[in-house]
Amino acid sequence: MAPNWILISLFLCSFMAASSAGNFYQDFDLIWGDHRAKILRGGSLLTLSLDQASGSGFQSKRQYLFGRFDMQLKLVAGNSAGTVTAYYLSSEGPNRDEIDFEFLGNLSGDPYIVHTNVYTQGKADREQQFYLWFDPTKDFHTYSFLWNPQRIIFLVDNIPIRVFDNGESYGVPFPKRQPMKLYSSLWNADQWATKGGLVKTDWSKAPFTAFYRNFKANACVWSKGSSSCANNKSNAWQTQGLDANSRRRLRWVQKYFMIYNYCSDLKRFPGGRPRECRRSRF
Ligand SMILES: *[C@@H]1O[C@H](CO)[C@@H](O)[C@H](O)[C@H]1NC(C)=O
Ligand SMILES: CC(=O)N[C@H]1CO[C@H](CO)[C@@H](O)[C@@H]1O
Repeated sequence: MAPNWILISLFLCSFMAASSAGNFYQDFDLIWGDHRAKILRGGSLLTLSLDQASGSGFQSKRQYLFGRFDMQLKLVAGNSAGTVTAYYLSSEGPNRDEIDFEFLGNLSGDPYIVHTNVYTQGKADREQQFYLWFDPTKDFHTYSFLWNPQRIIFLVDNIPIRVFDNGESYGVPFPKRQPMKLYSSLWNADQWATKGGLVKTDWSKAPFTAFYRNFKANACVWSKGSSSCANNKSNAWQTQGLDANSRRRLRWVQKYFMIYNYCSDLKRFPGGRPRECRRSRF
């Protein structure tokens, strides 16, 4: 490539990133780990790292009550066993609501586990775990939460992997009153994360680093006790469910990539499965 071509493409790339995505300086605060959390490239890239002394983390400046949140992540590469990258929405205080992605690292070449959970009013125990259909350390991939009054959908590259329906009509609480912030942290969890804690973090490989870019929130922002959706560019997410094509893709993920579903773990619920498991088809 001629040098001026390189300059032009560099210019176009940075221009598109800035115009199509939020800016990490505007949207997030670095809250843990000092220099281990960094915002780079004018606000278009964020990195978290973990060493033997500490992990690191960030949180959104804003609180949200419903929305669609997309972030591209590139997870810790190489031997990431023992590390956990958590990416989640959470309210504050007791009886919190929380919607979680947690990425459990592994030895080089062995698969990450994507662990998901939903807390409603402080109660969780709703784990589902998946392998991915790609190597999440090679490139950036988009991980999304869609949260509206009817349901929560977890998506990976726009493919739904999990749906949690609003089950209030059959007595299951649903997160809809407590605003949430978006958080991410990279930490050491080698007492349980990899092969149930058998594989420990190899500190000779530290620091471990995860990368974030292209954050988009199409969401209702909570401020001073009320919610404003004025900046939602498209409000399709507010009523979005699964069309036939998404249902097909969800079934594909659940058939080939799901490795744990609390709803199928009968010995854990001797008194009968949780209500939402008896209702939901997924
Ligand atoms: C790590 O790799 C092993 C072997 O393939 C697999 O059983 C396990 O589910 C993988 N993930 C984690 C986080 O332990
Ligand atoms: C500009 C825009 O689309 N605003 C909508 C965002 O969402 C709220 C709440 O559902 C709607 O009332 C607005 O019309």
